[in-house]
Amino acid sequence: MSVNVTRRERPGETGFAAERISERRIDNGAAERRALVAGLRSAPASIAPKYFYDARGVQLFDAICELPEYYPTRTEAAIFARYREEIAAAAGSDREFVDLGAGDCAKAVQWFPFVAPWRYVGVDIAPDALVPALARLASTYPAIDVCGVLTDFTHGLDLSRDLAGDATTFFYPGSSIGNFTPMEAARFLHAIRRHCRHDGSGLLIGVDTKKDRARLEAAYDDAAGVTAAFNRNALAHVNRVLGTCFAPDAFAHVAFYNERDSRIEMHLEARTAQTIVVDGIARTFAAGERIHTESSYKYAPEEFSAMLERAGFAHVQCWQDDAGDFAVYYGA
Ligand code: AVJ
Repeated sequence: MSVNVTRRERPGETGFAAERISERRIDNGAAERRALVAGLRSAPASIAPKYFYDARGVQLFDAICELPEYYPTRTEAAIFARYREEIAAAAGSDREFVDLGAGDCAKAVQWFPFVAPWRYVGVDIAPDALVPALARLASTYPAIDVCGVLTDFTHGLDLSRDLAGDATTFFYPGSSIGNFTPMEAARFLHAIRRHCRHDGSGLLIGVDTKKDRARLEAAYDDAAGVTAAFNRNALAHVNRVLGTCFAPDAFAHVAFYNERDSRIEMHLEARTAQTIVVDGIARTFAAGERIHTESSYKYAPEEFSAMLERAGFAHVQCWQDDAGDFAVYYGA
């Protein structure tokens, strides 16, 4: 896979050297495509949530984070702001700071004055936001060793070649862990814990909590229809990847809280019967048939603390807003 990170720094230019970025994505475009095709042919059909995040999807997600109904982003930010010093004291300073799903690095940067990392590693699946952000960080913080890793860590987390191998703070905010099933989440937490071999290492993570159905469902089905557009945009993205002819507007946005499994589910429901040629084979979606696009799991603080402990984290601390709408954890 070719990535536009080959530009070398010239004198007076704040470029970002390619050597500072590790490309760990295996070029498995064919396998990704096969998985997507298989998901569409299955009954029930599914599309993995990563297909939300093309350029338009990233913009729509940013818009979701500003919605009055979507409380997670602003509640996490409020918890971080309110308990910044206490959380920083738990995590310690002068660590290597590893930002999982860094994006534009904006959330991590807010911690820099409080935890003074000597090295920052931004990890993301896509270079588009990450690489320019790393370039800005490197020039703003010349004392910090700024690096990036491009990898799809939903397939497993192996940073053994990319970490300096000293005390490390892992940062996984935004309840991104909610897209994993609880079993996958437990495996992922174990993988992070295996990288925490040195004293002073730990994980700082933000996780959404269970709450009343009406508020959860409003957060994933907002009045302005931004989440609906975000959900349908997966079809436009799939059309580009597979050359399919999904009409996004022919599918209704469906989001509900599955209380038994403690997860929000998002689906796209065919408004009328649709026949789509998927890789040469016709696939008919009956009227009312759904394509599952996302699960977003919610955890009570005692449940998630226990998961962290089972993964090997000790001294688990939890910070919440007064309403208990969101939770931030640090485990060593
Ligand atoms: C990025 C997975 C944390 O589950 O709340 C927001 C994605 N989907 N609205 C979430 C999402 C619909 C979000 N995560």
